[in-house]
Amino acid sequence: MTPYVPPKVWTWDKENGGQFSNINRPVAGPTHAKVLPVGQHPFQLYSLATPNGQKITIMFEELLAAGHKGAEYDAWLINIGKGDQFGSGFVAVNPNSKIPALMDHSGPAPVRVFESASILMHLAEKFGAFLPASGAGRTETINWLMWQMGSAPYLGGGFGHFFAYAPEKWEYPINRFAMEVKRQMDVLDRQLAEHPFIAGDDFTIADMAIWPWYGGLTLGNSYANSAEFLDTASYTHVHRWARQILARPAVKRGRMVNRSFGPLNEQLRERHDASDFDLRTQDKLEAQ
Ligand SMILES: N[C@@H](CCC(=O)N[C@@H](CS)C(=O)NCC(=O)O)C(=O)O
Repeated sequence: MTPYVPPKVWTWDKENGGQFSNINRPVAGPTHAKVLPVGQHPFQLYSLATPNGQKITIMFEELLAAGHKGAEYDAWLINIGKGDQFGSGFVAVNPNSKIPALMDHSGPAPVRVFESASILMHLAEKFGAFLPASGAGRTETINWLMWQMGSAPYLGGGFGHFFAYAPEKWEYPINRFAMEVKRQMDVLDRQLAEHPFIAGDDFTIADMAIWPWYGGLTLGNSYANSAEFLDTASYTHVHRWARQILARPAVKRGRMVNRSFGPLNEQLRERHDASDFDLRTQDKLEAQ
């Protein structure tokens, strides 16, 4: 193979062959005009059930399960493979063109919220739930929330990209990112050896942020046979925690919202009412 010599100035090669080359661009901003739909609930979520999307639907379902009736939400499907994140309405909610994006209509004026950790903190503070109000517990929860935001791009954009999506398997990046992801799993394993949940004794927004990524990895839901490749079973405390969280009914529901892939009975592409989980999963809609 001829070694790559970077040119003096980088130019955009649209046909780079990667799995997401059709949506990756070196510029921001909208590509087309599109107004976003708005439903009747105080919260309007525009998302998809990727790990970043699941964080927020799990939070909404957990809030509702805990009795916070004001947390009712409409969840609209954003198909990132088709470029919905570049519509003008979506870009007005999130100038970074990535799911999840939220409009909060519960106050006197609508508020836009983007970046999943910002959304989790916004909701936790609004409802006084899943984040201690002050003190060391609050700081520890935010420590781990920020750890997730800084770490997961190495798992998804680094390891996952080169292990599962790049046009060829290259040893150098796979080695580099496998090493980093294993180190991250060990960080979590050591923490979870001493605490039932990530930030201590209680289930918090830190668990909601970390579980879809690292719980998904150890439960074998991510990047083909990566659980075997990374020997995730050896991180026994992470595995225990991942299974415990998966057993929560609100987590099971949250995973289904805005899901447009996998088994049809686990796909609730749009969620507008609690009854949708019983009546409007994709298997039932397609049988009508
Ligand atoms: N840091 C962001 C990351 C969001 C993100 O990467 N979203 C991905 C899906 S998981 C996306 O929308 N990708 C579409 C694109 O890159 O065009 C967050 O935590 O909200």
